[in-house]
Amino acid sequence: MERIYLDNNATTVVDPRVREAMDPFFCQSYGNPNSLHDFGTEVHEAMRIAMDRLYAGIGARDEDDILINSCATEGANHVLKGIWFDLIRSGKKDHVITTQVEHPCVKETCQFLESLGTRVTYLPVNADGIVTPDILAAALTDRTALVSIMWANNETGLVFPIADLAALCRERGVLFHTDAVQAIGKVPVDVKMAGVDFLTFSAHKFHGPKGVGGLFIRGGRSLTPLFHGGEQMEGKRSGTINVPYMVGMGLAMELAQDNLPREATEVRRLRDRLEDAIMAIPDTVVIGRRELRTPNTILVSIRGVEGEAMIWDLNRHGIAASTGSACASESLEANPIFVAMGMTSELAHTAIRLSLSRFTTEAEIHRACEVLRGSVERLRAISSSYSKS
Ligand code: 7TS
Repeated sequence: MERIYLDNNATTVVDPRVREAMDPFFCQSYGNPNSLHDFGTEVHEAMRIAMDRLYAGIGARDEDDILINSCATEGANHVLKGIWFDLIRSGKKDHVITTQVEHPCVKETCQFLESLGTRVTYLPVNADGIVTPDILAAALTDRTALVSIMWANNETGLVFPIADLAALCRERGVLFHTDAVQAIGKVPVDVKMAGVDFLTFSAHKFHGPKGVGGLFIRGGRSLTPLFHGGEQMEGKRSGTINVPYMVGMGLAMELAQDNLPREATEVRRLRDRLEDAIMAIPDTVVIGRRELRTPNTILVSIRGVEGEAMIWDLNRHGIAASTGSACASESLEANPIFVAMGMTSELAHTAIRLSLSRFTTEAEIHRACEVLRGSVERLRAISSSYSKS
């Protein structure tokens, strides 16, 4: 059976060109970049190219930092805990603002900071599912050290007005972090235009390898390291740099940028086709206005069909989707995003997330539409909570 992968917000396939670019750095040029011999120095050029690609990809300037790390979870921990060390521990500030719809890597870290005595405000989203400058303005105080708001939401795909939110923070002298994991490669991301102080990303969300990511730090900002050690990355993030993965991430970033026009046209067209087919099924609700979402994401509630059952049935037919964040799907509690958007428990428990990528084909979407219709029919036929009347 042909398998169709529609869970690209959880992770993506590594682009074959990325894998090929990484290959020489496992068994041939495997030196430690800090070594003085040729094995070490011969990797420097590839690392420089990777860095240039990352800087170009997010519009960073020479004076900015991009720390290569293990993932966006590490980056978010670094920013939030670093700010605690730099501004909160000393008593200068005592407040952090985030949203109710962040990924756990931000939310759980904020909860950890609360356990250390930090005040944290979890902003609600509006009826459109986004945080607006008005909502943020009402929460900012002179004691606020940091605001952390995601660029795009992993469940809904909704894109937040990051430039406006960051501008407000700059006016008020408050630092701004954005989790751009779901934005890179889907919508243009430019740190200069957005005016953010910190930005985090993970390579595996844009067809790079898992276990490598980046933390952008605006030039001139210092941030207490999360890892102390051997002075790699000028001591800002110690630990031997994962050269093959860094090389892969650099190329993945460049390919993601090259692909942006296609994302906005072709990926969006396929997504819309799938979405139209789903909406043609009675009693389905797609969450979030299309024009406010990343081009690849659909979050849909299918009345009378438990999300978990739907995923199981789709999987049996070779289609990979998600009930919301794979990180949260072990717990049966309604995903907080639904609660934050004021959705009923029924909507929340009947939601599935379908996310495409540049590798998704027309034929796959054609088949996915058919399989989805069949799954809904089968599951509704045995559903105790669904009657057509
Ligand atoms: N931030 C966002 C917005 C994410 O979507 C994810 C992963 C992360 C951070 C964490 O990335 P990592 O590379 O550090 O693990 N999100 C999801 C998801 O939506 N389903 O599975 C993983």
